Amino acid sequence: MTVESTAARKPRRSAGGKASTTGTKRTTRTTAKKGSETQLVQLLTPEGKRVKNAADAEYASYVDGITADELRALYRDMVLTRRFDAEATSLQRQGELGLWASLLGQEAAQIGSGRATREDDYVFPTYREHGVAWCRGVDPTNLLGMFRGVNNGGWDPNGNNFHLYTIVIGSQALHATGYAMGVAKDGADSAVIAYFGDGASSQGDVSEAFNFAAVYNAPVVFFCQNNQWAISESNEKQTRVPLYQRAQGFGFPGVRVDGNDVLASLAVTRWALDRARRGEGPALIEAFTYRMGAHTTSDDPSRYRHDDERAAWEAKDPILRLRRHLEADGHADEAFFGELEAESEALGRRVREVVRAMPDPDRFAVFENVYADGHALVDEERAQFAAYQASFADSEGV
Ligand SMILES: Cc1ncc(C[n+]2csc(CCOP(=O)(O)OP(=O)(O)O)c2C)c(N)n1
Ligand SMILES: [Mg+2]
Repeated sequence: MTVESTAARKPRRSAGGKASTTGTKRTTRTTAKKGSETQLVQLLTPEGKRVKNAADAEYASYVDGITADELRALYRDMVLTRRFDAEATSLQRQGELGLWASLLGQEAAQIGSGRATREDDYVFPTYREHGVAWCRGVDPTNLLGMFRGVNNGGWDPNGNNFHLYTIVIGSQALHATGYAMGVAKDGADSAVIAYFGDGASSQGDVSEAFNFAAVYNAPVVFFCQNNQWAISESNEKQTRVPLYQRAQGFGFPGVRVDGNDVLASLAVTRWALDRARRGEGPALIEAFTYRMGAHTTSDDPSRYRHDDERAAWEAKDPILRLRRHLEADGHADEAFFGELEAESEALGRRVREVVRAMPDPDRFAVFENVYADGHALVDEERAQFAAYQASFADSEGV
């Protein structure tokens, strides 16, 4: 099932093939399929069966030639990402991290979309995109410094074209749009992808980004992981229409994809990035998924949602469904799964060791880089803090 008719989704090359900065080259039909039925692009059922739906042929064509090696690689990405995430949750429980935002359940949406990006594309994440970071080649241990409170980010955004985690909800949609407008002005054929959540869709920043992206025909893909919850606010409280349908009002296509289906997430994101590269402007992807864990380690979801909801989504587990597919088609054997288990263990060990060895930051570093040339107020605060620290000198035995 699809959002638009097949005809509407046929890629159309704009003259010159480059993104326009004038907004005059918008050629793609933006209306969703007639009727109010909600559409979902799915290429793998929860049982791991390949879906061949004629209406989704356009998207499916982006993964048509996928090899057994590539499927195993997607599986490995998801398993290692989940393992890393579980390790980080444990480390928080052991007091090694101050906070952790788990991606449990969202592996397919992140790995599928992350693997669709090209090296020269630029990614603007929220704070939960550990799987996308993995795809971009960011060392997972670098994601943990901020959550341990020893740095303000932990990686060079330009090293992997993966921006720093952004906690101000929805703001990165604007950063991504501005960046994409710059890409278009440079005449480059790279694309930009902005990640955000269902809750973020209620932020003005996201609507503003949609509008700017549409008017300037910016090569940006808006990837909304609808994990059904914005902390304790359910999805129904965020919107009266399915989120992907919002795109229509701004003048670009929107697609709802099964976010627990790595193949569909890969295909739809490739489609959206491809059309952005061709100068056809933005697209919104709503990856329909579920946050299996708490919002963060500071949250207790049992206070606002029922266990049976989680159980229903467990049956749609993204990793299990690809495993079933691999096994049914004879694409992976016990040796593969065994080696991956050993690799997961090794990753877990490395993560623990690196985190525990992270040096504490210099206590006064917080006062650095506030102003380029310093500021009297910051100087005063630094002096106060120094006096406060000095008051502990005796009790610390130094
Ligand atoms: C501008 C702003 N308002 C409020 C918050 C507090 N806050 C942190 S996470 C969150 C919910 C975000 O939900 P969603 O966009 O669905 O993303 P998810 O956490 O589910 O991945 C809120 C309101 C914030 N960080 N920034
Ligand atoms: Mg959410």
